Amino acid sequence: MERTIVLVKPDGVQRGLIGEIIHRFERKGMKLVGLKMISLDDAILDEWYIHHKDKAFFGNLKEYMMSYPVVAMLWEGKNVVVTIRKIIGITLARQAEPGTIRGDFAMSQQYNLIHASESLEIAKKEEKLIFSDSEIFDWDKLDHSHVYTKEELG
Ligand code: FUP
Repeated sequence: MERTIVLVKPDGVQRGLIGEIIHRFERKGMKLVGLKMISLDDAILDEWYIHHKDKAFFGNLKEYMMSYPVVAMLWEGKNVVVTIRKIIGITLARQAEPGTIRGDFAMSQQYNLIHASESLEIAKKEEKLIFSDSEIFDWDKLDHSHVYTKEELG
């Protein structure tokens, strides 16, 4: 099974959407294996958004991500990286598909509520930046036998 990182960004926390966002992944059948509220700092964000460091919006983006705490989650499931990216919708929230989180609740490109790792490789990097080993829980989710077939569970 894959694991991927989700952040409810400062606008999602301020707008009271933490529960709604968790609910979407929970009811899909994904397993929550890590959860915490944290304040992101300069060092984490430099690493997190390294691919945007030369962009004009980088300073604003960092300032916004540090403006209030975020809620970080680690979700586990089959192909969760791709599935969660579909559930969150495209970056420019006002054009995101209805039914996606951004499509249903946001209008902005920067205030788009949520972050999710864009590949498995990045998910592993982001997991290390946010969670220590003792904050990751390997528990038996008893409904897995109804969420996946035996073959899918391996
Ligand atoms: P996403 O993977 O959908 O979160 O989007 P990106 O990695 O492309 O961008 C990261 C964050 O930068 C976005 F959530 C919003 C912000 N951003 C801007 O503020 N302006 C831009 O032109 C592009 C991205």
